[in-house]
Amino acid sequence: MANKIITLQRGILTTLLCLALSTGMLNAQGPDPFGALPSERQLDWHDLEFYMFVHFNINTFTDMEWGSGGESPDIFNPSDLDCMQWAKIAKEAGMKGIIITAKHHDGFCLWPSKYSEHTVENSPWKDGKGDVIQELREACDAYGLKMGIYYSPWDRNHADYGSEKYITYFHNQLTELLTQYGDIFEVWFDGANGGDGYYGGANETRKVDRKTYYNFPEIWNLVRRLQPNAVMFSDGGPDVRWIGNEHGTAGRTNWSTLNRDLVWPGWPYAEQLPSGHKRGSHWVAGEVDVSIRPGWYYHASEDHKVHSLPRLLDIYYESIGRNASFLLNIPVDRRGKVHEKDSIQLMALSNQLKKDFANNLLEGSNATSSTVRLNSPTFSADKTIDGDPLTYWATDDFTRSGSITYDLGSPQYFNRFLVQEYIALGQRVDSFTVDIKQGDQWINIAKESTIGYKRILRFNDVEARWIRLNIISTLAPPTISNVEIYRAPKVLNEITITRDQDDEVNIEAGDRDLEIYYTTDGSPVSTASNKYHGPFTFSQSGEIQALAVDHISMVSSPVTRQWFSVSKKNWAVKGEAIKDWKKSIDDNGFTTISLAKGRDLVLDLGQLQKINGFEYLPDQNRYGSGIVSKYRFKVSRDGVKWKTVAEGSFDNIKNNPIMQTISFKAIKGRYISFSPLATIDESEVIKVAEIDVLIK
Ligand code: FUL
Repeated sequence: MANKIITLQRGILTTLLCLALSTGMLNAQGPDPFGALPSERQLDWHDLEFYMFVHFNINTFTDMEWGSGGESPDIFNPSDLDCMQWAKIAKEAGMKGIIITAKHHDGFCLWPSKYSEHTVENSPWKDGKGDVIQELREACDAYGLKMGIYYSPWDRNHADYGSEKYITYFHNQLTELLTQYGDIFEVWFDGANGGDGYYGGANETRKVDRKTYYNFPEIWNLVRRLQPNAVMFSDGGPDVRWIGNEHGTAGRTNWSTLNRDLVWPGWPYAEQLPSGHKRGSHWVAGEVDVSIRPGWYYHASEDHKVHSLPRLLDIYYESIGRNASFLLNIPVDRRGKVHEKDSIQLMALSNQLKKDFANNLLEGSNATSSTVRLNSPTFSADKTIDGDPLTYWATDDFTRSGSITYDLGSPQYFNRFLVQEYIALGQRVDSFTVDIKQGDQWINIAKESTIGYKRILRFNDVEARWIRLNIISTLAPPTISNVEIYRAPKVLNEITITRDQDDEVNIEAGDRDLEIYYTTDGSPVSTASNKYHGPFTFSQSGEIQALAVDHISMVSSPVTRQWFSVSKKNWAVKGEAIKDWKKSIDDNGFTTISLAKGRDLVLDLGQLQKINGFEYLPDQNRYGSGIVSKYRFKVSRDGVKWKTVAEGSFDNIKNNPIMQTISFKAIKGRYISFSPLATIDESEVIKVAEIDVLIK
């Protein structure tokens, strides 16, 4: 309701703005709009901030990430599909909508499409009378959530894929989805396009020109006509852009503008997407899509890999906190329900966020500024703390910088700074600092670039009475609509204890700014134990215990106990040396080794082991390269006679370069050989961040 009123008010404001523009009144009023501007539907979308992605269909039943398209609809049979449960969880978590994979790359349709046989209608679920999209619609309505549709342009099932006929099918299916299920808030077009597939039994590779084949301009017209309020997502929008990675990070610099006409779904320059284009031609703000676990689909083998609370908080602060929206995938399992592990973590995130933003210390403070547009109270500094998103502080037309100072009345601790621009007039701020006054000095606590719809900064506790937002440079006179500050409580429930190949132990608490204590002899840990100052060596097997303490409140975390078995210390590279080979077993995804094409990584584990799987982690650096797509894995007892135990491809590793785990029947061996057979980009150099074995 509140949103509706804001939309309405915004509508009236825009009309007034246009009126003012056309009558030449504007200069006596607010600043001129600058650059590419958001549309009404985009402004409404910005306000949603946080919503759920659900990956659920054929892959859920094959334990795959990408189906080949040759799967039988017979295997789609959730035992207890419960969209109400999904919606209840989303609502309780503070999410505003749900986007569902209506059709993924394998082509299976979650609704009974009259244009396809490869749908729920031919599955045993509800004797072919079910419709997941309809059930989700009812659940979204029951919980006051918006519904969105993910639709994969690539279709590995369809016999006509690659020809004009398939485009007609695509349009027909979209028309069904956009006319039969009420209001859709977002239509999500995936840029992934593989090549090989089932294609009606042809089982071949089909390449299309991603830029032209799908005729996107026509699709955009279709969506606009059928769902005028829906935003469309793809690498290049047209309304909302992919953030360029699937690990949950928007650029620290993040422009909501993009030179849209250069970009299409599957665009090869994804490294430009986290930051957008400064002075870009169109408003195409970023959306961070990321899964709560390593994969997009539910795999029981990942039940223990649901992201920790600190990781989820990092994603929140690096998406919503960096001027992007947050589309968090919660995979639905074979029952047709959100798994308990995922809902527990999601609730932990939402509870922590409620605590982080519980008490805005700027409420009731006194705001003054270095300059005010036309000296008018309409644009004064207190407009940034009046709780009204439609009012803002502004400077004169020729003033490109300026500062706002807040007086809290007395010194207070805080560690979060939230700031919003009045984006209806465009995104303007190019650099700013946050400062606090200590004695007579202003001390700089943060220096950042863009703001946009919303920017949230995290830092260690600081204590101050006077806080200053200092706008250093802008593309046009600044307009700031909102500033808030908070003292978020420390996250005290997650500590991780890891050991690297050199037996160095690293302990990390769930929050910065905490003190850590530990023991290594199995004895109970307390604040009287060793204080952790940095990594230490621990070569034997045994248990390490640790806890973290907030040194201001003296509240401590629960104790974490970590057992370490045999170390990797005796592992060695076999054969000709590989530069820095230890980086491939140092438990650090950001340090890598390079292998020339055709070269294997052969390791000696130092003793016979019962090996029943291996793990490969590609380069975790933001613009990681040399990512292996096809592999062979061999095991040997003596380093002479080898047995191939696994050979295949890593599905979706391009978009989701996470740890790849391949299991096989246990085999005894002392030597392992990892052969990269192909990379995602045909690069000559192959990168390995980590290689590990699963020991039975
Ligand atoms: C990617 C797809 O290939 C993944 O399977 C997943 O759907 C993700 C959201 O987009 O491009």
